[in-house]
Amino acid sequence: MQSLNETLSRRGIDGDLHALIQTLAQCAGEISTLVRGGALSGVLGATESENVQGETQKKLDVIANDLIKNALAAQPLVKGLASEEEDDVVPANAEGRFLVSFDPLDGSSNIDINSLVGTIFSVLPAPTGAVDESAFLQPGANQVAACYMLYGPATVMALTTGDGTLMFTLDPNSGEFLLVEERVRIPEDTAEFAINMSNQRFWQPAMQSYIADCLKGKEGQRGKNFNMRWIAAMVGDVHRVLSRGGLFTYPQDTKNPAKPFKLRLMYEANPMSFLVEQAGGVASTGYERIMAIQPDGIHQRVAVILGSKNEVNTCLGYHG
Ligand code: AFP
Repeated sequence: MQSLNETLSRRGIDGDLHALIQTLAQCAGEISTLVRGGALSGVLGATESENVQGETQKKLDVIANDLIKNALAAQPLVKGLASEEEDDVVPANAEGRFLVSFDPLDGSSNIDINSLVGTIFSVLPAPTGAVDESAFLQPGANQVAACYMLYGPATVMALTTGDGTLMFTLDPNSGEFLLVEERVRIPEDTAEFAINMSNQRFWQPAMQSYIADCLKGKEGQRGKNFNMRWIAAMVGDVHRVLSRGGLFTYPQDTKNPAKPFKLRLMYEANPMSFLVEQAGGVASTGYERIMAIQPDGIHQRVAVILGSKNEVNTCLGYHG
């Protein structure tokens, strides 16, 4: 099986982007080791601090964030970084070519129950001039690369640089990510959806109707039975969609009027949308293509409906 390095070379990936992707993979390898150690790594439990999202930070949120921040600051190709765990953008190297947004530990509420967690990266071209928030506020269509790493029974990485979505598995012996799928294709149809059902009463009518029709199954207008999954870690749910199809959504809700959306555009929705679209899927807010959104802040939140093309389009039909 070909290594990440051999695969990127064979595919003629730009040398600087190749080097940056290797830096991201190296970070993930280190985080994978910490996650695998669980309580023995001393990384479980919460800290006393809150992040800009108002969420209590888990120890591993902070450890993973600092690990990645230090690695990117030391990578001359990185001009600046933005993280779920950082209030503001962090300037890095003035001559850098890339901006990196990341969620260092997606699904961190799972870490203490030994369930799935991951890391998500989005890479944008760095514009000339100083690195401030405005430099990052580019539509997702500008991304030059996106990847996630899922720390599960195996540690896997999904990667796109705009020419398909590739899948790698970390070889625990060599520490190398090895290529297992050159061109992931999401099945166009599915009978599986992923949503946090506990918010049902807070959804918009369109989503309430769509899910209600799925739940009516064979006897309803959909004419087939559906299954449901919910991992509470976007990386885990999206990996299932890339692996066997499905529809994943975190829709708009009225649960907290001050926060109608849950998922962050820059370092969750955009990179996942890039990976899904490159695998033949669709990624929408319900009303527009996620990767077309002009961001207005690095921690902006959006609604997400993504996955199997025909099923997402059926769901979008309910949204008019
Ligand atoms: P945490 O990183 O705070 O656990 O949030 C994970 C997440 O942003 C996304 O990965 C999940 O799909 C979603 O939140 C889960 O939200 P619920 O906890 O409301 O199910």
